[in-house]
Amino acid sequence: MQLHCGSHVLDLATPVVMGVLNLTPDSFADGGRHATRAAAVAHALRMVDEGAAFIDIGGESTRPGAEPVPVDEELRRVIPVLEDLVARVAVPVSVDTRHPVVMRAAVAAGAAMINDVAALREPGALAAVAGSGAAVCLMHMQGQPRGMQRDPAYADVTGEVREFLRGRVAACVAAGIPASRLVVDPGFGFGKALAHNLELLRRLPELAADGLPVLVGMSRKSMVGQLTGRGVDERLPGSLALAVLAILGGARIVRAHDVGPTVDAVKVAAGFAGVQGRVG
Ligand code: YH5
Repeated sequence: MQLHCGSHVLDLATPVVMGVLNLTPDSFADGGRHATRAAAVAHALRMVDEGAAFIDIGGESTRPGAEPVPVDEELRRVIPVLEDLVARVAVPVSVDTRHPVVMRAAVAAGAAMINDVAALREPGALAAVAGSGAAVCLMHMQGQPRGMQRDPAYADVTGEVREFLRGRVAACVAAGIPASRLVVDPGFGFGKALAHNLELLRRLPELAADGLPVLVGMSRKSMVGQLTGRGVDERLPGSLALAVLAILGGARIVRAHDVGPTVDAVKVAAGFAGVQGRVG
């Protein structure tokens, strides 16, 4: 299973880890510690050292209840760090954004992937990516970040997520983004209660069966807190357990904050599942 992203071709026969680099000053996940450009770059280099196959950078918080960030502020946060990373790291750099203006600036600055929690539904988003060689991660979300966790409801969460993702894949292909550049993601925690997240994880093989690489992001999320009773700084063991379960369910990219430990967990799970290539 190959993924074409910018100038890179990734072999996803063996699953990989995507390291999260938050550029939001309010980010609880890094406490705003990576607010400066040099610190952000240093953190990304460390994640690459620890085995990250992608770096995902984002300037707008999409966690539940978050307020939207003006696009010019998002550009100021993301583009300088992106330029530094493209010059300094060998792995593809992904940009987590919902906004076509940011997508265009990101691919112009060398982003190899657009990671969009809105799955290119914003007007102009498909066209912003189609003309580039960038890959796209299409994620399912019910509602908008501000209110999505108020009362998430589904008749059949897996079926609805699968149909949504199929529809967005078709929209991408019709807009000129070939399937070889697409990744799909059920969007854990994005308009989902714990029971929805767990059913999606249990039934991940049904999403993987459509043949596109599946990305999962569960690192440090509320579902870990709900299952373990742990605060956000104590969720690594629970996050690793979920990463293992996702690999067993067929996920090929695990988005995580704690790259080194997640790489080891993914290697163990991949070895068990028989999808582990050469270690190292
Ligand atoms: C994702 O799943 N998630 S940003 C709340 C937390 C901890 C972490 C309450 N971007 C995803 O990481 N992109 C985010 O604790 C994403 N898939 C993709 N493709 C939210 C996040 C987080 C939220």
